[in-house]
Amino acid sequence: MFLHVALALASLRQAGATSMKMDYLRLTNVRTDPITHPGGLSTHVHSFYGSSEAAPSTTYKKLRKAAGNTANVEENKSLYWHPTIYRYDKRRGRFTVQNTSYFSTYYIWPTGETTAFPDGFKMIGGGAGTLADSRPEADCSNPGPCPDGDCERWNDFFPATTCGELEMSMLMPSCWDGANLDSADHRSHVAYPKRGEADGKCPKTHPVRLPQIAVFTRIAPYLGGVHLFSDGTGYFHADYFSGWKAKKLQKVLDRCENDFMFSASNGWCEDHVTFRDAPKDEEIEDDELREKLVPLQPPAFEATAISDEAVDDVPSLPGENEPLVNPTPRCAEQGSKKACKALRYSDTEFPLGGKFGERRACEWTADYEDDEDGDEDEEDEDEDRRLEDEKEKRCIAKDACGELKSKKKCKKHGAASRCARAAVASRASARKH
Ligand SMILES: *[C@@H]1O[C@H](CO)[C@@H](O)[C@H](O)[C@H]1NC(C)=O
Ligand SMILES: CC(=O)N[C@H]1CO[C@H](CO)[C@@H](O)[C@@H]1O
Repeated sequence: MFLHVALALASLRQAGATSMKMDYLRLTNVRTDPITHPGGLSTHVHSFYGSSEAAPSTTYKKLRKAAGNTANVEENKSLYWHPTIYRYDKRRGRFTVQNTSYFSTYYIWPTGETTAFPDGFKMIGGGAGTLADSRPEADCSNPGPCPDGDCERWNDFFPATTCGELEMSMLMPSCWDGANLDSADHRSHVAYPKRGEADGKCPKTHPVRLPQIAVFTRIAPYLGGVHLFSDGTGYFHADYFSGWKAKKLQKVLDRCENDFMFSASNGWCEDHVTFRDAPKDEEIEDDELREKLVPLQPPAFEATAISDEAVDDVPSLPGENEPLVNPTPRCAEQGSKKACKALRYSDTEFPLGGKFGERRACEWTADYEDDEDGDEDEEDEDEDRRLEDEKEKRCIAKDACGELKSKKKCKKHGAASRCARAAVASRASARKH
């Protein structure tokens, strides 16, 4: 491995980019966590994907020997899990599990400069405190109204409206200390690269670049109303237990190159790993993709062997997790531009990254432009009055760069490099993940 790092540093050539998408169905929802609670029940319920070994005492050996795999790539016997998603039914006072339709991981890396997860490697990524790096997103396609006109939210992550599909994503850390397979908090042996980019600089303390795992999970259709994770929050975190043979993954990392340095729906490295749902097809729709995974699934997982507690349609979240009710006021919910602007410089919608990582921004839908040079405080009061009269003009949130109206402003907010990439990524996601 040290040789590998040395070679990477010696290489002056800009490394090629690669993205490899793998798809999974859900194995089970159960209150287990083989990383944090190898001896028993974990603090909250998780949804598992991948190797059919979700028992608390799972080890690397057991993952390698697992009889089944919910994933479409044979060599990948890794196990992934995230807090199960619940909907709160206000009328009945009950929490119901919202089953994910399918799950994907995109491994993204600079080819030839990336080290495979060592055998037995595990980590936790995302969650509160990592928002600027893990970039949690909940992307609502075909949004509809809030159910019964009730737009109550308990957190900033889950929308209150219905969606044809809600696609939720986040990034795992991809810099490693080069020594530890795990750490006491399951996080400090890894770190995020600069700006959360797959090819962003790794900190000196964690110099070894791993493939970045972008986690995508989906609910279709999404019912709208109050949703939350099983830990009571709206913070998306995920756990990863590698089941790869490091040597095999290393070959893929060194040899595959397809020019995608983002979650590309049509990047697979199909000449380097074995897709059980081959041939891969760029035009495939989500439901067809799902259909192809169904016959590959292992027998139903016996979650009751781990715990027979009820996890669905329950009066409180299993593990006694109290819901955290703390939504940030949204621009879209404000009646005036002034109120929107007040939010823009405190808390609004999306993290901007860079030194403004904690700030969030929003934009008006009106075809009204702020002056380019951004002397926002000298806005003309007539404009404000006129806008207040036009109630249909509301501000809406957009992605981290989209809300900034010019490249200049985007740069000013320290998000310049995300602009180009966000544009490419959104073109790719227009083709569907
Ligand atoms: C959700 O999935 C679990 C199995 O993981 C299943 O028992 C349950 O019936 C599903 N719920 C719905 C509403 O489909
Ligand atoms: C868990 C899993 O997917 N196992 C498969 C891994 O690949 C071998 C062949 O390479 C299959 O025989 C296993 O069933």
